[in-house]
Amino acid sequence: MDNKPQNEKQDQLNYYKTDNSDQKLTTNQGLKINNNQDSLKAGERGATLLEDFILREKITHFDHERIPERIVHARGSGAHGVFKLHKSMEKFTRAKFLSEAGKETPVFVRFSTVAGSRGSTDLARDVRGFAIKFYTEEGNYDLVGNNIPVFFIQDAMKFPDLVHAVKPEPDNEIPQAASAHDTFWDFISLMPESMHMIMWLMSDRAIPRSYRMMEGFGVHSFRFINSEGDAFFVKFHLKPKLGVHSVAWPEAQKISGADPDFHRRDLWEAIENGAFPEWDLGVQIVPEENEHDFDFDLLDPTKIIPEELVPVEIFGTLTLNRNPDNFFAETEQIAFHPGHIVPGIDFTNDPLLQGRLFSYTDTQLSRLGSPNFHEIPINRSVPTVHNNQRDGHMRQQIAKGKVSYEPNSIGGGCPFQAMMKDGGFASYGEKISGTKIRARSQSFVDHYSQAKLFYNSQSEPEKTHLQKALIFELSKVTIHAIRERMVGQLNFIDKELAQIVAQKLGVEVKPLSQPNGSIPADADPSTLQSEEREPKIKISDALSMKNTVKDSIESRIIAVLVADGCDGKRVSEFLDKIEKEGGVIQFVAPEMAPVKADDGSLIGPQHSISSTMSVCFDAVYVAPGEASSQNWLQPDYKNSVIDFVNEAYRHCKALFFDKNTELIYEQTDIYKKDHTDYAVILEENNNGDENFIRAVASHRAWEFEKQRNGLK
Ligand code: HDD
Repeated sequence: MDNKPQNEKQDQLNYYKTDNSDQKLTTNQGLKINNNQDSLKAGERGATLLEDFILREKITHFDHERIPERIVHARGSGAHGVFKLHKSMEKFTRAKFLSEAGKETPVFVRFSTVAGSRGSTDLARDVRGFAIKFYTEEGNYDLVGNNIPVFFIQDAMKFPDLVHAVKPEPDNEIPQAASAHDTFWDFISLMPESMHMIMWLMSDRAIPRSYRMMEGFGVHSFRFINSEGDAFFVKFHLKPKLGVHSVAWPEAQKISGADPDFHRRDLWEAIENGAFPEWDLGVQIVPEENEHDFDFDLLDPTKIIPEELVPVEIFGTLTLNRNPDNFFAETEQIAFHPGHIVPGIDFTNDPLLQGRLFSYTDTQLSRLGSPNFHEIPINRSVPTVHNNQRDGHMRQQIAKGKVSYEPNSIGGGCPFQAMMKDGGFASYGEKISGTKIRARSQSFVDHYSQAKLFYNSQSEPEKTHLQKALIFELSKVTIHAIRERMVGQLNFIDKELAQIVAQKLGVEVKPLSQPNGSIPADADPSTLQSEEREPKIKISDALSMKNTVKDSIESRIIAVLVADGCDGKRVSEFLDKIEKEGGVIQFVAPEMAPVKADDGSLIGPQHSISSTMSVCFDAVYVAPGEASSQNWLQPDYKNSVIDFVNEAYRHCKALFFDKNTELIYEQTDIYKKDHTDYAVILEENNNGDENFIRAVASHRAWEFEKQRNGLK
């Protein structure tokens, strides 16, 4: 057992862990191997013998090491942690892990991108998966959500179409780790129900700074049911304690080259450094009888419930505190399913959710290869499993006795069905009556008002980024008619947005005669077409990242540029201040050789200026020192250091220079721009460091982007 956090799930996992320290090499049969270098041959230069069972075993195992990657969400990273309930929710649900304040439940969380394959870059513009497995005392509960609260489509029937359209195009498998160009936008421009999601996807939410700085959403309305049988619609929200923050798109593209594992590394390192990521978990609650109080349908997964209408009730904290020991065994083999629920939580008739309830078990069968995937250690529930299911590939459980059926008398009737009072699950007795119908509900036909609400709620810099994202993505579309149709869709959301995008794409804004491209041939189109509609609420503050938490530098990474002759005392004072506030310093030097400060102290750099880029950092601190400035401006390093600073400036990061490093400052774009913003700290005065720290805490000075980049 190690000294990392332990709990009942870890106790279970510990049983399966192996440690090779001080052990002899063996075959899979436990036979000790005395030569792992050579195969068995017929003579010194002879052919390898078929008899060589050691070689055969090793190669055969190797040949079968890969399993199919997830059809979506293939690229991901995960971590163990704990969910702590602060406030009992028993008034609303009988789920035990939500009933007793103070209770802790082990969790495993997996974050992912959607479109890219397993080895693709983390910084793709994409939705991020946010899947949580709660190992509760009543069995596994999975909350399989995203970092965006709505979805592209309203019915699972369209999911394979969506995924086929978004994944690399099938003839040449281009592009990787991005939404496909022609096929995706062809589909989207014919699917007005996706417009709300598209606004989120084109916003900076789709390029997070870190998994630790994303919100999480259950997306669908689920149900809570209390012990009296009262039901409530609920929407799950996870709010990161560090706030919601993103990078800029030009930066994301560079990070993809400089460090494709940017998010994976960030999560891993934060946990290793003890900066445990945390989220508040809460729900919006709507009593069953208020189901129809809204101008949208609670069952429609393309809609949010604005927080102005129903506030989020926070009840606990999710903390990730332990990295996996083995990526494949844990992060890759974990199998999530929105259908893994516990008493007190149930589904609704959201047609997207209903389809998901089929898909996830089905996919595990092909991905993990057997109906016994629940026996893989990471998937095992904490309560032991007792049922009459038997056999299948790779069965691990050794079920004793003759009985594998029910009812039985030979086994004394065991295992017994559980009464509800003993924790038995019973589906919510929702009253249903209706005519079988393959159609969309009229209550789902409003595709633009919440897209408008989202766009209207963005700050100016956020709107600019969203416009640029649309221009970037649609510029890749080669078919004129698709660009034109997309602009036609945008026109239903915001006229100015449509104009700006159209102008850059070289198309005209033309009214769409038929917004819904794919309505069934025998449907009356007028009943299915969404009209432009104004949202009842004009602006929702929760939708803008401008209003997020900006008060901490915890786990933010500051590049400190050091060269021989830098001010050793100032550097060590700065280091102390940053450490005290939980920030992380990484030294960047001209080369990887240790830097000698003016007081004789040696500083071991983590990076050389040629092995990193400033896009990998949150802020840049040019260590004081006149001699070090001179060294940075030697011909070998000058261009690199100026580029490093300029790039950080372009991306609105905090920068620090003192009077001795003005030599460098004067060569940068900042000097030329005669800047006025608070995130460029120029003078070394009594509180230069403090001003810098505050600027880092406020993340990016997006409001100065125009001034910094000369943008119009
Ligand atoms: Fe899904 C994986 C989230 C709609 C079918 N989905 C998957 C994962 C997340 C989501 C986070 C990765 C889980 C992991 O880390 O292993 N999916 C969503 C959300 C949706 C959604 C928030 C809409 C609200 N998904 C959706 C639909 C279907 C699927 C409508 C099919 C009808 N999703 C799958 C899948 C995956 C999956 C094919 C691939 C790998 C897996 O399940 O385990 O079954």
